[in-house]
Amino acid sequence: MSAVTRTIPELGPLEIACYRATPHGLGAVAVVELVGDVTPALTQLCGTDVEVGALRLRKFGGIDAGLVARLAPERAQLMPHGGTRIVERLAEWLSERGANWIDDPLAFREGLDASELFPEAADATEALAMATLARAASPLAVQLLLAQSELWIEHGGAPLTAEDHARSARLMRLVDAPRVVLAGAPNAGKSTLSNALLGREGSIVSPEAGTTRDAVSARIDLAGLVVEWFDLPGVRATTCTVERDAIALAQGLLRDADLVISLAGPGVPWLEEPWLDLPRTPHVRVYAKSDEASAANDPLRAHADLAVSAKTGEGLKALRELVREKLVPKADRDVRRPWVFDARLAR
Ligand SMILES: Nc1nc2c(ncn2[C@@H]2O[C@H](COP(=O)(O)OP(=O)(O)OP(=O)(O)O)[C@@H](O)[C@H]2O)c(=O)[nH]1
Ligand SMILES: [Mg+2]
Repeated sequence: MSAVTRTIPELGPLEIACYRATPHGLGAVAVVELVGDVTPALTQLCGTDVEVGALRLRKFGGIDAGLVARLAPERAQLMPHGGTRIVERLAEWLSERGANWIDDPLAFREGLDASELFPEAADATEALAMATLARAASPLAVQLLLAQSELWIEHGGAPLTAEDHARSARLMRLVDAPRVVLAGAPNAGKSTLSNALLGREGSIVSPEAGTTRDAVSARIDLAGLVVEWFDLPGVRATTCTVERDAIALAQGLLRDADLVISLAGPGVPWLEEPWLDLPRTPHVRVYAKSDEASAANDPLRAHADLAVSAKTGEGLKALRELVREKLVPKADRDVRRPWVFDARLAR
């Protein structure tokens, strides 16, 4: 195909739609798709156009440098580094110049077929899979979504079972991050454990009971499954209004959670059930601070699914895997049946 060289006024508004085509969050490289009148956008952003079929290293304004793949006259991919802020700045740069930045390519699809958005897709299922991939929270979603076109073909037009739908709903947790709530009495070690899983200081930890007053949340990657993790305030009888409000918030979070983890530890008992008037049994019971000397013969430990230490790291890998297994079991990911990841695929 010949190179596209068009002279377009530099200052006209960019007539393109663009969106992030790789999952949100940190990654080595992000892909930003440009669809529409691509030449003026590339010319303004990179200083020169990129010919159709070419892959070039370019600077993206003063923002970053990376590869540009020119897939078609009306279509290009920018591949900056994957930091969230870099993509945000690219989005700002493009939006300021009139480009239509789309936060959710699926919503964009309302008036547009997924196949138009992803012309390289082999069929409509693959186009939908690519649109879903663009907003999927978990790395584990990637392989599974890319296998769907083949699985749907293999399946033919056979009716889907109730189990297919139930499994599909569980697999959607790879796309929309499920909510995991960590609950436990004051000082159980909730914030320290959350920080250890997060790998950074996400919440404040102190030996004083009642340190965490509000629920603190963060996205945590648990062995390929990204979850929205809530570190709840430890609950205790209090007259403090602020703390009472925090407890009310905690109740709501517990009610809506996809998974509840209860934490106990040396000298810190399990919460009574139902806790906070909530008729909810925790899905996972974890015994914290297993490194402490008094942990060894603690009878509380016998009621736990596993013991962990945020200090030494003991049990953290097992905890990540257990939570992942409870939310998106391996059996669901391995089965060679189609996944209804978009309502349009249901029949
Ligand atoms: N030895 C040991 N100490 C821990 C561990 N995890 C937490 N601690 C200590 O236990 C105390 C309470 O920890 P936090 O993480 O603040 O407890 P919390 O459950 O968040 O407490 P609240 O927010 O008050 O409900 C702190 O002094 C921590 O250093 C652990 O794995 N081992
Ligand atoms: Mg805390």
